[in-house]
Amino acid sequence: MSESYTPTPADKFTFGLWTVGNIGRDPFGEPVRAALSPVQIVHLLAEVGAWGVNFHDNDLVPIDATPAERDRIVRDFKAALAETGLVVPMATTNLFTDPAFKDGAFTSNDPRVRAYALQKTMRAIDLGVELGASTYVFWGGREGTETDATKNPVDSVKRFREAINFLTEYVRDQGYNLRFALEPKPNEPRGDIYFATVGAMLGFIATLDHPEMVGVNPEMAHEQMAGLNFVHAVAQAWEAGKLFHIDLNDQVYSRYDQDLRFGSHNIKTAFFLVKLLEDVGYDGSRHFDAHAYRTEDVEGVKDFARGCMRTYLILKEKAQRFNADAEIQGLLAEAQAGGEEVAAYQGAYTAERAAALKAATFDRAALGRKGYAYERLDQLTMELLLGVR
Ligand code: GLT
Ligand code: MN
Ligand code: MN
Repeated sequence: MSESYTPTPADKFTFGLWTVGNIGRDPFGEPVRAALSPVQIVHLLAEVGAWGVNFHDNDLVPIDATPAERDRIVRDFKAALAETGLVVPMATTNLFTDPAFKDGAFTSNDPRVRAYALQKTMRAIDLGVELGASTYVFWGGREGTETDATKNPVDSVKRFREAINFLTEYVRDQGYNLRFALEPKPNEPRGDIYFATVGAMLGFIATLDHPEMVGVNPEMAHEQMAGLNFVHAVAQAWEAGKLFHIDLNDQVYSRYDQDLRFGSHNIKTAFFLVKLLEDVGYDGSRHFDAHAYRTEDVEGVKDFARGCMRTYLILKEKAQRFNADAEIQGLLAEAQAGGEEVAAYQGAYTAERAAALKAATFDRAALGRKGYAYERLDQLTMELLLGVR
């Protein structure tokens, strides 16, 4: 049985250079692990069984690299990809580390910073496409404020829109096969970040010049930092045709940004998420945007990466069992049963249907007496997850 928990390319598991490459620096402590080169990371990911590797421009090419250095780094990276068979499905821009971005990138008050952010992103898009990326993520970690005395949030929305519109035109102009995935986060590193949730991003996307090119990259930890139900957010994005990418990890509600190993904390949420992705047939990357505990050495980093993938596959198998479990499916069917007498009223609006429905009578008291048996259903789900079913 454990063989079935071994990752294969068909699982589309990916990690960022910045995830397994995380050196364990935090606001209170220095790095605890030596930096691995991009080539070393590609080999590490191949060793643990990942399918792909994603990167920010500066994870691969340092911000101050010369053109010659850039060419050498890209050549070495391509060679490592060819040697291992790893692919690059997604790329992104670092618009948050450099001090120039301390007041934001696309939403900075300084027009020169906004222009520089656009230039940096166009160059990073070129780099990502050169390496095979078909999805381009925008995480606006610095696109926010500590105090709203500093800028009008309406202007920030307009600035962000102007940037995304400019960049979708750039992609079309170049003839690139590239879609954008916007990643929300409520706070950290800014006090508040604009477009804090998946729902906010979905609303924003509808206002763009090329909404068909733009979707979302929901991150489990980010919705949970906002106290929200991640599964519902992903479901809405999927239903809207906007689930272009996904960042899997874990997070304790209301804490700082933890980026924990997938499924290491909210196991039930992780289960329903995997079940949703598998049930609807999501066929994009399963990207783990997380990092190992600060206590770990490089072997611990591999344990972390293997753990993310293994937990996903275990939960996938649990989802199949849930779907095949006669008692569970019976309870679900029962909860939805009955109501033959109202079938005629259901469906799209017609004037006749509305009139008939207005005149119908309902036994409201009987509806209120019905037990839905959700306690049993949830207990069966928990027993399945706990391994006794
Ligand atoms: C950073 C952030 C993530 C984003 C990455 C992409 S960078 O690690 O915490 O949520 O997905 O920019
Ligand atoms: Mn995160
Ligand atoms: Mn993320």
